[in-house]
Amino acid sequence: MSSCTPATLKFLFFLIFSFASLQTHADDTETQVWRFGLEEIDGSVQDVYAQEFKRLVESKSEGKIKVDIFSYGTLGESEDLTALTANGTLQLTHASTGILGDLISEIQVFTIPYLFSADDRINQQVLSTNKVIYEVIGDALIDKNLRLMTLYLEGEMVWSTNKLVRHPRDFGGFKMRVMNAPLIKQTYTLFGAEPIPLPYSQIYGALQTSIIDGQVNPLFAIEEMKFYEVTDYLIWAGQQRFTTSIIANQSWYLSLSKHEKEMLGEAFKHMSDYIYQHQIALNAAQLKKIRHYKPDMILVHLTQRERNRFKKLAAPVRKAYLEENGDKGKRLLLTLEEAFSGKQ
Ligand code: 6CS
Repeated sequence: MSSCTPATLKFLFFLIFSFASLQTHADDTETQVWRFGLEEIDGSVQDVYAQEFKRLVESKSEGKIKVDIFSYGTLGESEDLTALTANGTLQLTHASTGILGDLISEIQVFTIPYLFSADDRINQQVLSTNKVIYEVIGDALIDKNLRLMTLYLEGEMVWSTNKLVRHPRDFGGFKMRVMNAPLIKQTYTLFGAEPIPLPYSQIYGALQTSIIDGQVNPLFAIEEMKFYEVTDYLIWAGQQRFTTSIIANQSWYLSLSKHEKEMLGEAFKHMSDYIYQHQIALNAAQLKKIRHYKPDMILVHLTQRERNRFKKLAAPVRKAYLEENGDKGKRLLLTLEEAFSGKQ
């Protein structure tokens, strides 16, 4: 028999899932299956989120809804998960703003460096409740048959590198792996590095073979993806928080009953505090593990003066966001700047 191409396999998956979906919606008394995609592996922040979400929804629906979780690697990279959600194969997926920003320009607001408050309680509160976010980004997603359900923090982003970087000049000739959003690439160009967008699954090998000199992610990811094994420095430059979204298939969402929509809304509300606490604990625990397994890893916290040099260089990113995203983008950015400053 001739071998199946990945595209054929994907199509077959799609047919099977679509058929299963029709079965689950055929009769109200049958169990509905909600398929939920993850961009991260078992034990990650997204996995813990999905497990608790599953527990909540399945118990609240008294068995009428089953949540099936597809962890990283089972259905492809982040971009594939978004495409599978738009076409209805998945009902829900995680979509990091750093990757979704390549498709939805407005969501890149969360990739602007040094935008967030130093107080993550404020950041998490704004991400989960600010109405302007849900209006502006919600509108942009609807064109793709997607719906913004929630946003949350996964932790401070730390540079893990093979070279000490304290000053923008240290980024000369430095290849930094980044997520694919245009404004993230612009940021690292302005910092003086060469941004290299690569899928998450290729970072380890690219570090090992010196195709890249560093990458940037929260500590839990640096531990669970083993990036620390192939880098020497952990550098805190304070430039970014890792923000993820959960998006849904819009047609599916609209087909839900009022009761199901309310149940979903309550579940996301509950999850905001739950995951906030969890990601703090997980990031701290994973840093401990890294220090235990690699005692000679060098930990560097840039001083405020050093951070300010990077901050100054990144100023054009804000301007580029405003130019690209018109009045709606401006409204969103100004709202967030005010909210993150704690004035709202
Ligand atoms: O760097 C990335 O591509 C990824 N980082 C994390 C922590 N989650 C998913 C994302 O794809």
